[in-house]
Amino acid sequence: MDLVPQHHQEPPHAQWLWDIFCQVIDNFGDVGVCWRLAADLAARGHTVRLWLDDTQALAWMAPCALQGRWPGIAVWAWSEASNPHVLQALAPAQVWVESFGCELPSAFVAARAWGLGEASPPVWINLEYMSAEGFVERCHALPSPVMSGPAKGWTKHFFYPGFTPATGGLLREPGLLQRRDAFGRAERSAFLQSLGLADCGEALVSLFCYEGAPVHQLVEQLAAQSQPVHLLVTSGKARAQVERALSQAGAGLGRLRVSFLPLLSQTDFDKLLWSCDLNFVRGEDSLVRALWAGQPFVWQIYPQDDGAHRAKLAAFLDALDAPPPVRDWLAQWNALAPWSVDLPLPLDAEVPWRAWAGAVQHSLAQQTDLVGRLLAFVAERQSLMNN
Ligand code: TRH
Repeated sequence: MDLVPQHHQEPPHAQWLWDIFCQVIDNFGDVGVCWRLAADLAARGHTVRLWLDDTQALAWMAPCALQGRWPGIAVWAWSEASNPHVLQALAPAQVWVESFGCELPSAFVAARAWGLGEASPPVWINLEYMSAEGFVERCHALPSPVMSGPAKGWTKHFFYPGFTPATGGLLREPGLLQRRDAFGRAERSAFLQSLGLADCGEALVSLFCYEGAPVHQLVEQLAAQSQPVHLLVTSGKARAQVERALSQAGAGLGRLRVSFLPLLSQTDFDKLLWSCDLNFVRGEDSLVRALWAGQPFVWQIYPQDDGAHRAKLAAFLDALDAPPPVRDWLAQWNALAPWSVDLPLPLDAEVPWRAWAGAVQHSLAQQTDLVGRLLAFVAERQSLMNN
């Protein structure tokens, strides 16, 4: 892996007001990523207005956020960004983030453009999906001029999360790895207890996946282990599939214990990943959190109709120099290869998979995190606009 360490010390930045726009396409990742970004900025002293067209997931992901009890963050309904009374009263933000190609409401853009006078427009960031593919380095930070409408003449910039110093990096809030390191055996037991689960010392496996994952085969493999395993199943699609697999598990479950989890806050979701010896994750944000957990993980990539996820998965495995067992397992878990490979058990032993996960985590942590890069980028844009 070619990862150039970067300076950890961030230059002192002004504290800005940010508008982050997020439209929920499906699943939890859009809100999940935008919330992490908002919370990270707020923790560094910035103020954020988070505009959401669907707040359902936030209610469990970040309890208190919708009630306005999260310091530094106000959550706004998307429709309010077109309300003239609201727009009149809004303080102008220094930075706009439109996430995952969502279009900012035209009334919101117009209100700012008409009220601009001699002032500079906001730094306008187009936050894209994370990928390890080569185009990410080529497209990261490219300008995208606004060609029409009230903001004609302004410029947006692409911001691509990624795995190398030439990309936007990965979200990693300050202190995350220290908190994870301080999460030991006692904290794991207490965390399980808070979920109503006893810690009986089994190997722990978490499962967060899409419909269509070979869950039936996984349950069979876990049940066939001589080592006791406790499978912690997240709420939603994973649960439905495990329930189906259990109803068909003719040969019994052996030493496998299965527990179904409620929807967890993001903070508890992280603790779940830190607690487990193997994590099954999906999409974007949970993958990044599994990387920071430093434990072996299996990634189910967001499947795309045109098959584009195949190249995306291959690029990820190449970028992180994944060893053959990881490649084989991810291929079969993503239905890109027939089911043929066993899990690298026992899970708590020093299997190569564990060493790889630890090494990846360590080398990615040498890079500046996404918010550090974003702050530097915004500061640079501001100084170019003002000079
Ligand atoms: O839900 P996802 O599949 O989201 C996906 C991806 O982001 C994908 O790239 C995107 O195109 C699609 O959405 C629209 O997986 P992801 O990205 O891991 O997001 C899940 C979020 O939910 C993450 O922030 C963790 C959070 N979560 C909890 O906080 N508690 C829970 O109990 C669970 C199961 C998840």
